[in-house]
Amino acid sequence: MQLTAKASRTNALLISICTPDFKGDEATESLAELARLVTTLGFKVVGTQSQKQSSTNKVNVLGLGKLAEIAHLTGNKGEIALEAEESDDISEEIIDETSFAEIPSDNLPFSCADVVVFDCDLSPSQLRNVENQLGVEVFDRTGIIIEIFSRHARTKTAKLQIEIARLNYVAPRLRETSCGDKERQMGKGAGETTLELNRRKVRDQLAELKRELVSVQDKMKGRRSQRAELFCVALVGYTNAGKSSLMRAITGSDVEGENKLFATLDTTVRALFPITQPRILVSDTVGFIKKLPHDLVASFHSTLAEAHDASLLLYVVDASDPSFRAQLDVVHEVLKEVGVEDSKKLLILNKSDQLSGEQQQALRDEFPEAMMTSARDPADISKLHKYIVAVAQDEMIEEEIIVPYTAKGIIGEIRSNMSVTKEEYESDHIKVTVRSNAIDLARLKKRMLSL
Ligand SMILES: Nc1nc2c(ncn2[C@@H]2O[C@H](COP(=O)(O)OP(=O)(O)OP(=O)(O)O)[C@@H](O)[C@H]2O)c(=O)[nH]1
Ligand SMILES: [Mg+2]
Repeated sequence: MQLTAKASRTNALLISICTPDFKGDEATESLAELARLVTTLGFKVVGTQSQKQSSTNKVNVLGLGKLAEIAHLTGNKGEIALEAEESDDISEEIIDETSFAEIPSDNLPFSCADVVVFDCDLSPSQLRNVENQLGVEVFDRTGIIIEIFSRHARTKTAKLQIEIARLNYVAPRLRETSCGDKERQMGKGAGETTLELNRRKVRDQLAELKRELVSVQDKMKGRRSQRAELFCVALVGYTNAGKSSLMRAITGSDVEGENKLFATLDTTVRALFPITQPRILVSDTVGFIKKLPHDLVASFHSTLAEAHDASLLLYVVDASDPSFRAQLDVVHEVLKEVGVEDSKKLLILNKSDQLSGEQQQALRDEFPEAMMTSARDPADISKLHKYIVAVAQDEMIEEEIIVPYTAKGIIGEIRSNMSVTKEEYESDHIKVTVRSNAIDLARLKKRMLSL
């Protein structure tokens, strides 16, 4: 099941179900975020509606009156099976069926919607029911996020991980199609229906993808262990916070920062620039979002392994977004879920250029330990660079190494791999004071002994 709606001419109607556990500002912000997600897919949001319910478990999710109203907005393409109403409804009583609020969505005129997107997760049967009633494609939040991830994946690992998550999402949603003669052919075992055949295909595909992923991950593990002794910094945070922009600025690289959600799905590793001795590595990671589908979280374990190995975690937030505190909670939750222990960490209040002087001061008072940055301000970038170097230096050990003049080549090696703080020239040797990590120092000393 791939998204079949044509993004260029897709009008989306967004629906929020407010429940006792999910209402007020939280629901409003979540709906605004869904609008950004849907826009990232290239859809045009033509309207948003919300309805109070006691839960999201109702067979048709919405009350039938409202469903009929929405069917009208989808061009009356579907038929509302009124007699089917609530017969197998597992929800509790509707709190307020008539309380529909239209949340302004850029004041766009309400026109016919080609797709309907719910800001909650729908079970496969709910999705099918609502789609049958409305006659247009219906998505839930997870479906939209998975679609964005599928479109943005670039590397082999990300593609494999997302395809696995997508197939896990799709499998229970596969439906029986009317099977014409052609579909009865090839590969179908005796007595196997088209649905069973399709499910079997998905299972086989999943097994194959998982095998491929294991082999790619083994290679990645090898690469990570080669870098094990280097000081690593990982940028983590909510989607669109500015991680890639900061990464690009502090590594002088061309990692793209884009104003779309989930622009980065692969971990990119670069050296801090200007280059330090020893080198410091910086990794940019996948952004998080509220209600990130569990399968996707699981599939990003390996991508987030970089954050796992990092000695310093930079938690980047978009400080100009009023909901950044809740976003930060999500980041903490997901990192905990994937087992990233808190190494040393720094909160970065990014996009400070979007804040007034008073707002900046209020945030400084609220988060005295944090660093305020604008990825667009070179002075802030240099401040961040200095901070990272200082933390890396703190982790290093200082030692004096005696290098005889007869082993001059070693001096060059030391200078290019370690931070040299002092060089004293004696009659038959050079006394070099270096700062480096324990592994490199042990290796150097072993080498000196064999000279
Ligand atoms: N005004 C302003 N915009 C910024 C700043 N940092 C990043 N941006 C913009 O915010 C948008 C998102 O930036 P990214 O760097 O792609 O964000 P990200 O955290 O990598 O996002 P994902 O890859 O989706 O997780 C882009 O349009 C950037 O140009 C900043 O300090 N100030
Ligand atoms: Mg990014």
